[in-house]
Amino acid sequence: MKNIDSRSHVRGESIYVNDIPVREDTLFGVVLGSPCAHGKLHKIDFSEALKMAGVEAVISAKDIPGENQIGSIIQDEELFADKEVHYVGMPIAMVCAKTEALARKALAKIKIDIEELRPILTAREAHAEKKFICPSRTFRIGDTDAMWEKCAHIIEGQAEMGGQEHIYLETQGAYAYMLEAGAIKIHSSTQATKYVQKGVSRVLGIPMHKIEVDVNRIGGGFGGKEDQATPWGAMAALAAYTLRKPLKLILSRIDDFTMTGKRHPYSFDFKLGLNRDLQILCYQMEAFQNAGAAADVSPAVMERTLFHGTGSYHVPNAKITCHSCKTNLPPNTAMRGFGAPQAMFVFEAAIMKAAATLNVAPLEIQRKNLLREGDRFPYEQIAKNCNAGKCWDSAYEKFAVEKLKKEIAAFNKKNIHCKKGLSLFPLCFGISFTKTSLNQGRSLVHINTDGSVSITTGVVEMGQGVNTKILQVAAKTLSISPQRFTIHSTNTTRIANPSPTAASTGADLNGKATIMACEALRARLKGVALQELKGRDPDEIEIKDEIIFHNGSKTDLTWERLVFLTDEARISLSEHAHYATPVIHFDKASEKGHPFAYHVYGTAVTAVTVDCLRGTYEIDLVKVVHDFGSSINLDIDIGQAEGALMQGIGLMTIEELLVDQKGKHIYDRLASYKIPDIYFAPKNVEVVPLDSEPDALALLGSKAVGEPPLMYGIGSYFAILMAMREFNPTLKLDLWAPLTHQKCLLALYDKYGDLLK
Ligand code: MTE
Ligand code: LUZ
Ligand code: MOS
Repeated sequence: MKNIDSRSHVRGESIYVNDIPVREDTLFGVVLGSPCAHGKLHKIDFSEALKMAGVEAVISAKDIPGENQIGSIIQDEELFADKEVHYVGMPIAMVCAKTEALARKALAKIKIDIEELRPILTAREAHAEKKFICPSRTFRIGDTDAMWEKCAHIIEGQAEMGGQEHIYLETQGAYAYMLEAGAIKIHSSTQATKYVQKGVSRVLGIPMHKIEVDVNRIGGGFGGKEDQATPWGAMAALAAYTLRKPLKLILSRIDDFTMTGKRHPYSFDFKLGLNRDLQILCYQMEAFQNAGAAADVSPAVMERTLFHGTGSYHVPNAKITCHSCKTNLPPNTAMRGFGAPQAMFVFEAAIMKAAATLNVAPLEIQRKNLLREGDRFPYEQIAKNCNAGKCWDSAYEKFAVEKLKKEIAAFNKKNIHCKKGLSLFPLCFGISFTKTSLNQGRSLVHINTDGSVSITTGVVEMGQGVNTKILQVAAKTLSISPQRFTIHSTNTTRIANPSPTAASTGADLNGKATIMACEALRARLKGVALQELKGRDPDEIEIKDEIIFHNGSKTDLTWERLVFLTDEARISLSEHAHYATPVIHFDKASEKGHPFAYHVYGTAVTAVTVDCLRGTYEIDLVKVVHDFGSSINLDIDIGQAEGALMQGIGLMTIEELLVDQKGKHIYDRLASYKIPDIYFAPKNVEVVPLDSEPDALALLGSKAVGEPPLMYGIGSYFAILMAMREFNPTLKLDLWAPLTHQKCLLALYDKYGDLLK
């Protein structure tokens, strides 16, 4: 089935926040961000701004009737800075004017007096000064201390990985207006309607039932709108509530870039121990997460780093520690992969270094140590339906890796200045929110008396095609035409308390709830059909492709008539269902449990060519065997895999975030922050589904696909490194991701250290 949004997307008819026609008297907001990363806020003077015609108000902390607090996991984040600023771009005030241009002009007239304090910018600095977001945590299995002496080889090192900007096409924004009786409605570009509703409730000091949050769809979120859509929703609501006029706030790309958090940069220390046969006996890793100035979801991201500490490998003895370090950067936040890419990167870096030291191919160490059925993860869950080896072997075979190796070796022999490199990357990603309580989905299904069906779920459509999947499973369960359905906006008055659309769980959780609702309705309809057809046992009735069968034979009863009769009989044509993932649990005290419904596996084969005179590289091919389970929509799923792959390649190669010494982003717009474009895309991309067992906890056996394939991008980093080693065999391996062209060039000539000065 085609993505149901494709038609309106290509015609430009899809509706985002900024497409909603504005009401009369609507004001437009522009946010004033802190010019410095750390400081005391002595005085703000709005008077000149307020003198301008068309400027209605400048709102700030003092205008908040409720709490100036939007922290979700930890209450440590102000909506507007009150006495101190903690990062460049931290909101201080919002100008509300008749047009956005006017508001921006007025904003330039605001005078602020800030006493600058020294900012902390890196996780290691914060760690040295004991500035933490939350207590550090350690996952352990076996006994690392006792094992080191049994290791034939011990490899130690450090690694660094930079952050990543989400670059959703639709920037953050919200549109808010008053309804009657003190109620307020907010159209928000959020992945989490509940979080916006809760944030607004706290800031305004009014209960949640007075607040309606609506999301038609969003123009991409990638995690950046899981927690960080809340401030803009709260600011728009605050203005609408205090000024009694509608207000629209849409961030410009540069404001969005400056004010919002990104993927967390990490710094790592690692130590890997192997026996003579290259079996991994022991792994120790300490991760320093750069969380930025407030908690946001950093403690949860840190948790996923711990869960994925051993990647797709079996490690009998491991000790993995993570520190969430508080710095003066915008609060870093959820982004596709959520702390897992960082953990997998450092593990691969350790293998790469071990392979270089022992003079073997990384592939040998990788294959030998892949997870097998029944292996235990450090958090105790057992690998079940483990497809790690299957994906690897299938990729090796299908993509003729042996032949590829030979071709690359021949190329490298012939060419002096251009070198090719090859990598394999095995993926294992856990599906479920690591916080067990978030694993619940909801669906509200109404059959209208004309036989059409209206569905609302807790899930937010953000381009991942989840609404198409919801529609597919509903149409399949009721066995009626997909044409009869509309999937409505995500709205807190129709679906209360939804979990964020995140952790790749949107389709599983809300799709399962939708199936449950449709099954309940189908049972009711069958009951009415039974009466009408004068049968005895509900099992005599079957509804298939809109035809009602009795004892296996077609009847004259139509779908429309059955629906009509059900309503006539005063039987409800509506159902609200709630699904909670069974089986999963986790105990934080022991750091053990069974946190994931299942794991998603895969293997990526990546080949690259590096121009060693220029330090530039091209990605020749990425070929993947991916474990989709039994996909219900392979077009959408392959689209997700390809998109995630590109985002992952960008993360590891050309997407570079740099801040200056004062904590200001140097690359703060698309002119300077490079994301992959079509010319940078691999010349050849192939994603092949693995033949695998459908998992019962996946939606009709169709495994979650939103995040896992992002991590295939890690393969590009190591393929480039392999090519670089062909040119410079003594290449220093403790490099930084992203491996930009500049870093590549310098490292090829052993001048990488110059960059760090
Ligand atoms: N695909 C598109 N087109 N746009 C997005 O913003 N977000 C990703 C992924 N795929 C995203 C996307 C992220 S971070 C997640 S968690 C999942 O979609 C969420 O949706 P799902 O749970 O329905 O897979
Ligand atoms: N969000 C979250 C996530 O709150 N918990 C998670 O485990 C998670 N995992 C991936 C992406 N977002
Ligand atoms: Mo995705 S990072 O879980 O929104």
